[in-house]
Amino acid sequence: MDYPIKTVCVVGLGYIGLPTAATLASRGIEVLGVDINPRVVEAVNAGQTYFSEPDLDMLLRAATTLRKLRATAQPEPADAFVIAVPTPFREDRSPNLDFIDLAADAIAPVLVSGNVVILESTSPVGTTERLADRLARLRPDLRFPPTRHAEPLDVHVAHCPERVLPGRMVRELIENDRIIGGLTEACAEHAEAVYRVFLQGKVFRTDAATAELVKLVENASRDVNIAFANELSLICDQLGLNVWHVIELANRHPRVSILQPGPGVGGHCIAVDPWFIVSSAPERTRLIRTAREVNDGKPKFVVSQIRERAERFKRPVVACLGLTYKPDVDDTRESPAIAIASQLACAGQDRILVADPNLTGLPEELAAMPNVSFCETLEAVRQADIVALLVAHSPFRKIPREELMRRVVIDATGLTHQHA
Ligand code: SAJ
Repeated sequence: MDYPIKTVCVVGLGYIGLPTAATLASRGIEVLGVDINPRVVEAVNAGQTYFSEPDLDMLLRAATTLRKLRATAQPEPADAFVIAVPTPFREDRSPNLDFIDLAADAIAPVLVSGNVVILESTSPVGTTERLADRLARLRPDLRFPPTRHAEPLDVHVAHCPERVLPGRMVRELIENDRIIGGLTEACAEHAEAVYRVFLQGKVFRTDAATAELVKLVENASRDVNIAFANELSLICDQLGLNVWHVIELANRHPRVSILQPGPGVGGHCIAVDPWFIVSSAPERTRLIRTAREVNDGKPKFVVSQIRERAERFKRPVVACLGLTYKPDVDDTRESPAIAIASQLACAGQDRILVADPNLTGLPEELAAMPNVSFCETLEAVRQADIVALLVAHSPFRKIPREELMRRVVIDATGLTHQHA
């Protein structure tokens, strides 16, 4: 089936929208990127990324130099619309779909017959249908799915959840298989034409609700598996065993593949998305909810380990190494390391030295705390009584072993085990 796509409007130039927009533009598509943040619009138009992601700066510069990507605050007519806005949760952990509603309201006036609208944002089951309903109410002159009596549609609507891994986005965007869930079969076909522009991976077409749940299940599956590893770390701590060694040996079994424990689960995906499943089926999600609780409880456990060791010192100096949500990125969203550093600082009596080679200073949450300062890695280690390894950033592997051996080390990452 051939549905030529010449222009695409990408709504939301965040961690997913920006790489998607730049990739489409690099393939010769006229792309209009839309964002409500004027600083993002300005940066993109200047060909500059505002977060670090390998190869994204190169891709973006190429797209803007070729004049194929332009950013603005308001959508304009296009063949296809890709919505890639955040879907956070509310205080009660129910999904907040306000940004999707705002995106729908913004694109509705410029839709024309023949368009396809694709929702990429991770969403609870039913959101794509809700999006189509909202668009249909705003544009009664156009036919949206589902239509009665299988009438032909003016605007096709589908869900194609993003699946790229931060740190490998540019490559995974092209290589990963994609699941495309249409509100009708024709919707999925029309959406596929957009991804065919750049995709090397396979496309699997399904209905929208299935695609929505598949995405949530992918992240919940990882969360549950990390929770198993984190629970093992608690068990091993009680039994005086090395969890990294236990997992390494268990993984020598041909059908066992345990993930790695850490200081907790951060980022804006895995720590959030499982709650969307819980909120859809609260009575039937004991395992998913418990996994979330196990992972959310890990920072507190690391804090208690540090505080227990700190009792030996009169005025202990604690070096917290790493603040981002995972190794070798500069993203601090939902970072368990920040939660640990700030809980330590709030407890009062310690001096906290923070080092992170991927950041230039303290994040807001820590900057106001009088007993927290930011310094270079080796300096932090040398001044510390206790070294807490919170993120396994590659440069930390170069910390001389003898510097660590002179101090009490709490390793939440397994880095010193791999180092040994
Ligand atoms: N983590 C562990 N132990 C592990 C692996 C990860 O503690 O063995 C921690 C990390 O340190 C981090 C958190 O889990 O704090 C999440 O990191 P991640 O690398 O597992 O995943 P994200 O959040 O960066 O990206 C995930 C990916 N989903 C899956 O792998 C199923 C990515 O493909 C998705 O596109 C992304 O979520 C998303 O946006 O949904």
